[in-house]
Amino acid sequence: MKIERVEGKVFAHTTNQVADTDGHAHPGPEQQTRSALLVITCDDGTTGQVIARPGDVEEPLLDKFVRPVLLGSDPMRPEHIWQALYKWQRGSGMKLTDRVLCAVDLALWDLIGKATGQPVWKLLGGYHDKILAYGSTMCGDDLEGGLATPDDYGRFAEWMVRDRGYQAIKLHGWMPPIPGAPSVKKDYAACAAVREAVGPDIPLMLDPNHWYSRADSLWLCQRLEELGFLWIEEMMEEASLSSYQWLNARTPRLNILGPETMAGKHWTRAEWAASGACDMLRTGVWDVGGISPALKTAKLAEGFHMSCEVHGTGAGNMAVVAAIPNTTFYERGLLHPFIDYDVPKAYQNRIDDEMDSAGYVHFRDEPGLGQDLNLDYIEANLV
Ligand code: LLH
Ligand code: MG
Repeated sequence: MKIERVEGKVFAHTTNQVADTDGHAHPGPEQQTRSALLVITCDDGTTGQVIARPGDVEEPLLDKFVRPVLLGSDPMRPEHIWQALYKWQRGSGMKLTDRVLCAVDLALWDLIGKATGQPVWKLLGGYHDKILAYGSTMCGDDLEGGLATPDDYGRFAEWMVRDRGYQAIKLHGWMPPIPGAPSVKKDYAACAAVREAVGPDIPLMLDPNHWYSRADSLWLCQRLEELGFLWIEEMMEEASLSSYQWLNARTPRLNILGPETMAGKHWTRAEWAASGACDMLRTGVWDVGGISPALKTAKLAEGFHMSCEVHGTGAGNMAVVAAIPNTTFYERGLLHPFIDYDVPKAYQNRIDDEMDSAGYVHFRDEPGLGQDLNLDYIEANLV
């Protein structure tokens, strides 16, 4: 079995979200946007595919780096292919990003699942067949009735737990360019309103502004300790390892989770674990370059008796969450009172991460990554 074709298909669809000038998603008017499908096809007709961003599968990238490695290769050797792409990153002039590695790795694993008739999460270890999701809110905004005030967060949290069945919640606080952001006092007020709304037994987490100082971070962490929060993540620039060591040494009752966006794949995460910069390790397929480095992060965390909490949604992250024993939740979102997360996008027949009324996401038995894509829609809307 050999890889014969690699295609990036960019297609149009509508969205009801907009990104602000710092890249945070918020509800917005319905408008056109573009996504992409990366498709890997073998000589026997088996395919693997994944939804990506158009920039991750641009033709010059596929042509210069991806096809030379993949075409003619055995798709059942994903680590061999991943290492070849990884080694090319340094000499690629920063073009071969971790997101490109991730898109290729996910499409490849989807193909391996389909070729073997197995769901990827089982091929990777298959530890959980279901797991509790945490509802992960969008960042705060200034929309009336949205996530503009601490009370808005409290009301939304009450809906999440009482009406939708979430058993855990993570807040994203207010971040620039939202007027008045960032503010540790306002972030704390939202956390207190959510704790008040859901009671003492629901695990809560916070992902605030990513550029707080040590002093602001410590103040916020100490308040979250009083509120019984489970973890805080990325409250300071993650490049400053010693700032995280400093903070972690002063917050015995709150877990510091990281790093999320820091470059360096599992190697950076090993440094964080070894140097006491965090209590729980963070990984995510799109952050570290695919399933292979995400699993390595999880396994090194296990060696330190640490949990590894997976960043973000989607089929690739679901496969990793399901595969590993040392994780607590699946991150489901981003959620907002104005958006119905459970409605599939135009290019999906169903969403990847359906959740039952008890707050569990179940891992499916279909071969591959478990995405149910509307390929007719994608073909009819190619750009
Ligand atoms: O800054 C944001 O918009 C969010 O933090 C987003 O990146 C989210 O994916 C996240 O960090 N979740 O943990
Ligand atoms: Mg985060």
